[in-house]
Amino acid sequence: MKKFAVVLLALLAVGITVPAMAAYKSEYKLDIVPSITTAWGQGAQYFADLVRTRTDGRVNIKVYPNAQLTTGKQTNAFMMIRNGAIDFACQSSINWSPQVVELNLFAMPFFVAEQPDRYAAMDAITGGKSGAMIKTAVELKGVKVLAYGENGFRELTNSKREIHTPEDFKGLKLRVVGSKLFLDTYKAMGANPIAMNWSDTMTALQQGVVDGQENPINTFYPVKVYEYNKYMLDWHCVIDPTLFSVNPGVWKSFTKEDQAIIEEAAKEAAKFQIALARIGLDDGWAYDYLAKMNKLPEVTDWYKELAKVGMVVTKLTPEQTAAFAALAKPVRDEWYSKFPQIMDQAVADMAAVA
Ligand code: X2X
Repeated sequence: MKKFAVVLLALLAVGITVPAMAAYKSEYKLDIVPSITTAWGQGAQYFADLVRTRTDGRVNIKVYPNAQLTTGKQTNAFMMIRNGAIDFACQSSINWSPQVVELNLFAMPFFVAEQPDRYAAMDAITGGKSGAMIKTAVELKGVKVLAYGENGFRELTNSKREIHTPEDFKGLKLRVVGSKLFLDTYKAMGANPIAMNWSDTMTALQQGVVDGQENPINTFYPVKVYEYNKYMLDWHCVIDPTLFSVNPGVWKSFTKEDQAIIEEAAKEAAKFQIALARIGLDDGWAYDYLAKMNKLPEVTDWYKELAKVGMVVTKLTPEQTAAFAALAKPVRDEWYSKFPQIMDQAVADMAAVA
C-alpha cells in the first residue's frame, strides 16, 4: 500500500512536469555585438520573438545588444557560449574566427566579392557543401549552429580622403576587428590597421585615434559613423555572415518539440536578417521579400541615404580593384593553405552558380 502511494506520487509529479518545464531557465541570454537597430539586431530580436510566441513563452530568449554579455570583448564570445556563460548567440563569423579557423573563409579578401553575383555566391556557400563543412567545424569546437544569417559585405569608411589606389591607404589608421587575417590583409594593402572592439570604435573615431573603420552599411549607419567619416569605399572586400547558435547543453535541455520550433524560427529569422542586410544592395530580392512580409525598413535605398547624410561613395574600376587584390594575394594564399579542402569546396560551390 505504501509502495503504491509512492509510485502514485511519483507519477503525479512526472505528470505535472512532463513538458520538462522544471529544467528550463526563466531567461536565455542571446549575445549580439551591435545595437538592436541594425539588421543584425533586428534579425536576432525577430528570432527571440518567434521562439517566445511559438513555445507559448516556454523559451524566453532575451537579446543583449552592444556586446554587453562579453563586456565589449567580442572575440571572447565563442568561449563564453561554449562554456555556457551565454546560452544563445547571433554572432559574426569574424568574432569566432580566432577560435574556428575555417570561419576566416568569409574574410578572405575579394574571395566572394570577385564573383559575378556576390550574393548568389554567398548563398551557394552557406547553402552548399562548404557551408555544411564550416558548420561541422564550429560544432566540433563545441557550439551548435542553427542557421546562417548575415551582417553583410563590409565597406570601408574614413575621415581623410577618397580611396582609389593602395597609395591612398598610406598612413591611414583603420580600426579592424581583433582578427589576424584582417590585420594581415590591411597591412599588405598599405594601411595601418589597429585591432579594436566595436564598443570602443565610435569614441576612437570621434577622438581621431583612428581615421576609419570597415563594416556593412547596415551596421555602421545606425551608429552614425558618417558624422566622423565622410568617405566610403564601396568595394565589398569581404562578407560577414552571422551564426544563429546555441550552447549544446542548453540545446539538449529542450524537448524535441521545442527544438524543432527553435530551429525553424532560427531559419526564418536568419532569412529576415539576410533580407534586411541586403535591401537596396542586391538585385531586388530583399525588397520583394520584406514587402511581402510587410516589414520594409525605413531606408530601402542606401546610396540615396548615404548621399543625404553627406557621404562621398567611391567605387573602383576592375583595374583599381585588381591593384588591391594583388597586394592582398600573398595573405590570401597563406590563409588558403590553413583550410584548403573547405576553400576548394567553396570555390566549387560558387562556380556552380556563376
Ligand atoms: O566589430 C565589428 O566590426 C562588427 C560589429 O561588425 C562585428 O562584430 C564583426
